[in-house]
Amino acid sequence: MRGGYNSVQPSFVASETLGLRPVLRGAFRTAPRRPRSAASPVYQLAAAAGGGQRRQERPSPSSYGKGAGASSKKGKDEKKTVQQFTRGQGFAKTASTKSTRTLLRPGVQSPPRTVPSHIPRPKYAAGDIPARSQRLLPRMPWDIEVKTPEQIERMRKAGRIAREVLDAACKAVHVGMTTDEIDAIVHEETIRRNAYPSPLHYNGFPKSCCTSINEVICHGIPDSTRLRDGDIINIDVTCYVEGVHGDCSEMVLVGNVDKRGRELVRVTFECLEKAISICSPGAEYSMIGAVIEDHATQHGFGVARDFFGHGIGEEFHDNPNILHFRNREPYGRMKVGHTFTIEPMLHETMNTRYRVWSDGWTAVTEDGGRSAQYEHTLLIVEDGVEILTRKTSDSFPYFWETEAAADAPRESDS
Ligand SMILES: [Co+2]
Repeated sequence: MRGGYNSVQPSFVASETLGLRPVLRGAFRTAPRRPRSAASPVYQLAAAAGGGQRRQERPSPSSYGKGAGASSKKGKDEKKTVQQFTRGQGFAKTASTKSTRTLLRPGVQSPPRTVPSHIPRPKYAAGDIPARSQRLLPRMPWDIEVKTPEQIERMRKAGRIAREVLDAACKAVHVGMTTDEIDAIVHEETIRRNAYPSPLHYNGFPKSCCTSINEVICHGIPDSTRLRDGDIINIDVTCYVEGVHGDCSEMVLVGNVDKRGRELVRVTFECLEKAISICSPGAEYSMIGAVIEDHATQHGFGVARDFFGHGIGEEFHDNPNILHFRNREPYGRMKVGHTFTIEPMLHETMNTRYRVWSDGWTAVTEDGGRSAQYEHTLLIVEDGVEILTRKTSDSFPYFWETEAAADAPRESDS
């Protein structure tokens, strides 16, 4: 689970007040930056849903050339870029337009699951207050909580439990299963460990985990949708244990997935791995995005620009924001005791625009191309970084590990 509108707002307030406008150098940036407007319908939707760390609304292709910069040369360039996308010309891989895969539609949701009363729950779980109102004062984006040794011990436990629950869900995945069945497993495994499934009632989210299939970028709601042969699915699990959250997500291949889909999944994992490798005391948070964007772009994959990683601890979503694309945001440097997530979402094409379904949560790629994501919760320690949601020897293996084992020469061959 990631997103959560709450933690992005103070940063925006701060950066706008200080005149620190984000400087974006992404080669494929296509949408004009527009000032935030509370009157914008998309903004209102985001605020009402409280979901998705949405950096900024994007105009639909039809609105290009009518809004900001229409009369300038820049406006013309943007118009041209949109035409390239819509006509399937130019730099973007057009896998999605060639695919025979049918796009997803919302299924039927079962009622929210209940959590036994003896399990401690976050304040927002009562459902009557938005999660973001729990913070009393907005903070500067570089104001990041340093966890105490006692908090860190609880974070370790929450991370371990989230990992165990995620593993149980991943192992169960098979063709024909519904995402609601995945949610049931996540829910049962979580409460069995005396933990609370953090997504449940978080700003109104109705289920205990997120299940995002194919073109769903993130925040897919488990429902009656059945997994089909060839699907890729992200399962995102967050557990609230002894007052802190642990957050991780992972991709699973359903049946036989085509080559490009497997490449997307594997490259997304590599992006997370490379990003983690630069984490250590003193490293700048803004460097994470460069590492991820460079690796993704080399493979022709775009990086989602509107959903962030986040600080985590007693709050589900806290400072700092972790941007997964090149940026120079003033989010400060890593210090021993910081805990945060990295959770890159890659698009199958370089078109990183998205839409949100009318449920207010499900974010899908605009062009129908697939999207993949991996996530870990991390702790900065003296000599680098500790992955709090790391795999164990019992964990669900990565598909390339399974394949390597199957391909390895048997003893009789050698
Ligand atoms: Co997260």
